[in-house]
Parts: sequence; C-alpha cells; structure tokens
Amino acid sequence: MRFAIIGAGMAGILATIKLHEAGHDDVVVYEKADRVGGTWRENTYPGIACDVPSHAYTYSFEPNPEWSHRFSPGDEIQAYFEGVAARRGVGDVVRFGEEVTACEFTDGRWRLTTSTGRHDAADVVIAATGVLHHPNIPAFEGIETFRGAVFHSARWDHAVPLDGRRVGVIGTGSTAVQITSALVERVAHFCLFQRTPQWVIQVDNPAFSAEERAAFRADPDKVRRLHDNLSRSFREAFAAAVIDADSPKMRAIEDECRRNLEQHVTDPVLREKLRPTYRAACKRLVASPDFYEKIQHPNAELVTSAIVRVEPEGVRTADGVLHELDVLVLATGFRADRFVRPTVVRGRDGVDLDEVWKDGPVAYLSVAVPGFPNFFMLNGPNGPVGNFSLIEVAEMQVGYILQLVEQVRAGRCREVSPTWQATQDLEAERREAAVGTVWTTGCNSWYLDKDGIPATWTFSFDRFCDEMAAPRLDAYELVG
Ligand code: N01
Repeated sequence: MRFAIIGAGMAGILATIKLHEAGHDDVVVYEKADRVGGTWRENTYPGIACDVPSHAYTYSFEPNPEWSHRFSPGDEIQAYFEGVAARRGVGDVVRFGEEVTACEFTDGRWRLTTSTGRHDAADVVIAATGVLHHPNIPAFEGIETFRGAVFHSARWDHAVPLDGRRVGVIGTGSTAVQITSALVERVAHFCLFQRTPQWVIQVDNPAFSAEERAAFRADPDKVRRLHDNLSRSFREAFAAAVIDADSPKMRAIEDECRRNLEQHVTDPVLREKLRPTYRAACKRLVASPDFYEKIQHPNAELVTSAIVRVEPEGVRTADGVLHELDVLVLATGFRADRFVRPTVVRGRDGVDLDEVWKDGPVAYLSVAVPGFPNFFMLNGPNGPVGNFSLIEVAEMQVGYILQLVEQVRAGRCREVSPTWQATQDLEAERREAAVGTVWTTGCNSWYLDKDGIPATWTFSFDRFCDEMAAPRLDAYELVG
C-alpha cells in the first residue's frame, strides 16, 4: 500500500513515524515549505511559546529532557520537531516545496497533483494540514496606504526593525498577548487595539535548572512520568471543566482569572476596559505570566475605540484619534474552517469536499468523511481542539486510522469510509452536547460555526479515548 501524507508538521511527522513502525514503507509526505514543523515553522513572532507545558507538549514516545522552561519558546519547539524528524528518518520521505493541489479518487486510488505539476497515486491519503493555518486578514479600509510595515502575526517580517519604534498590534488573542509581553519594553510606543477583552489566567514560567535537566537526562522514566502527570492534570482540571460551564472546576478557573485581573491591574479605568463581559474560557483562554504587568507599562496603550481605517501614518479610531505607527501587526487569528482546503479533494463519483462541506466542515470523529474512502484527517473538523493537547489527540487518531487501514491491508476490503448515518448521528449528538459547554455561554470565538455551535469535541476526554481505542466497524462502509 502506498500512503501520501499532506503536511510535515507535528501531525505529519507523527503519522510518518507510526506508519513506518507499522511496517508500511511506501510513504511520501508532501510539504509546501522547505522545512518540517508546521505551525512552529510559520509562527515566529516575538514571545511565541506554547501554553501547554513543554513536557506534555511532546510525543509520548519522544520525551525531551532538554526543555528550557515550563512553557518553552517556539524556536525550541521547532527544534524539537526537526530533531525528532531527523532521528526518525522522516525527512527522507518528504518532498519539500511541493504542495498538493488536488486529490481525486478514481479507480480505487487517490490521484494527487502537486504545485510542481507532478502526479502521484496513493491507496491512502492522510491530511495532516493543521487547524490554525490560514491567516485571517480582515479588510481594514486604507490598509494599503500605510507607510510603515504591516504583516500578519503568522507571517512575521524579521527584516523590520522594532526597537525604539512605534508598534501597533490588532487583536487580543493568545498571539497578541504574547507579542505584548515580548515587545512593550523594546519599542518606543506600543498600541494594543482591543475589540473584545480576554480573560487571562496567570501562569508561571520558570526555567529548568541545569541540575533538573541533568536529572531528566539520567532518568527517562522521570520525563515520561512528568508527561503523563501533566497530561492527566490538564485533562482533569481544564478539559473536564470546559464541557460543564456550571461545574465547580469551571467556576474555579473563572475565579482565578478574575483574581488575576483584580490583583494585577491597579488603574480602575484600565481594569474595566480589560474586563470581559462573558464567561472565562468561552473564548480560548489566554495564559500569560505577565500580560497585565506589561499592558500597564508606560510604553503601552490599550486602545478600545473601534478601528475606523488605516491611514498612511497609522490607525484612525472611532474617537477620531490617529494612532501614529511605524509597524502594524495583524494578530487577527486564523480561518479555522479550512482544514485540508484549498487543496481540491474529490471523492467517489467526483464529489467535491467543498460541496460536502458547504454548510460547514463535518467528519466522523474528526478523522474521515463519508464518500471519501481511505482519506483521513488528523485534527480534522469538530475534534478536540482547545481543550486537549493536540499531540495527544493526533497520537490517538493515528492509532485509530492504522486500525482502519489494517482492514485494507488484511484484504477484508479495498475501501473504508464512514457511513452518512453514523456521521450524521454523531454530529447531531455532538451539537446537542454543546449546550452546557462553556463555549456556548455567550461570546464570539473561532470555535463557533455559523450556527453558533462550537466546532470542537463537546464530549468528555474519556469518550474520545474510548472512541479512538478501536473503530466501531458498523459505522463504516467496507467496500470490495
Ligand atoms: O487568534 P484569535 P490568535 N478588528 O482568533 C481580533 C492558538 N494559540 O492568533 O475577539 C479588530 O484568538 C479578535 O477580536 P474579537 C490558540 O488556540 C496558542 O491570537 O474577535 N480585531 C481577537 O482579539 C488561540 O486561540 C498560543 O473581537 C479583530 C484577535 O483578533 C489560537 O491559536 C499562542 C478583527 C484574534 O484572536 C488563535 O490565537 C498563540 C477586526 N476586524 C495562538 N478581526 C499558545 O499556546 C479579528 N480581530 C500560547
């Protein structure tokens, strides 16, 4: 069997390793860029880190004793993925600089076309294309007239000097908050354009000492135990809380965020500007060691008047003020409904995935779509994002997909895809379970689809583990 994987980020590297371990040696990975790493290759903004503790944000089979901090910076995470990929021979099967533009299922195989005009065929396609991948670039009037530098946070222009300059950042999500912490003291003036305030939970980010790292190095089991304990406590403390908005755990998180605001913002006017009117964790919770401290720095200004337009000298807000800037950063998030798109994917009888998803992306257990045989996604639609570690999720999904693929390898069928019935039933249940989660308590966020239903896993973590442990074959159509 030949496998084609789209994307060499965290999930594509993982899928390659696990396919090789399962004895599948005809694997090709198509990667549009010139390096592995996905989101950690693309996001290089100042202050970037992951708010899942580093020892939990690793593959379970590749613990890393060398993490520098509890929440290590993005370049270390990128180096980790590059290191794993190199040690495991992943790079040998990646075709860099080649984007898959189309996948079409004809005569029982997937026919791939790439940006270089190459054609390939595979029995199985795994789309490991990430969740927050395509920048959301709002159409600000006049943005093309701006005389300074303007770029999205995921397209950071490192040639643009920042020190001693006037920098504006639009947005108050996790990205903008990290940029704020990193830049406020470096620049002459820092403007944070806030449309909606965010709840911020305070996290400490201590460095690991040389002794601690040596102890991890000397005892790999210690690192594994730490990984497992962190994953467990994250699930118990956070993943369980967000699906039950009225739970004591959710209230405790909320109290923690409120305490952070009350204790750390001394100016009552600024404090009220920063106070959200919705429940904590309704939007993706922001974690920061020092955001409130940095936004009170004399260099910093929180702008809450709405942006009217961008002018050659800066940003004009509804109160008539022109905020003069040298650099404007759009930390305006991502189009979270894209998944494998813009790649054209056509399943059985030429049916277009775009057409199937015209009312919003759906997938059975977030990994497979009816009518698209032997086509799988990692961290696909309506899966656990935001409330679980995406690495842990992808590891379980790969294990699940390998069991489905085994049906084909063992000759029990040639094509496997979920039934419409199973997909629709699960989707109905998932939407019903959304009521009572914190995501539906009254806020706007990238989790919500056009009907206001969170496009995420609204059930418990245990249910996800159970589903991933073994496919229910009656939910699948096995053909041939
Ligand atoms: O993006 P976001 P992000 N005018 O979508 C504002 C992960 N992540 O890149 O709230 C003015 O959260 C928008 O305003 P509003 C994490 O899962 C993790 O920050 O819609 N403002 C919002 O403030 C995270 O959730 C880490 O009113 C506009 C912001 O832009 C996800 O990535 C670090 C606007 C977008 O916030 C995305 O985070 C970074 C407009 N027209 C990211 N349009 C960590 O692990 C949008 N906004 C720490």
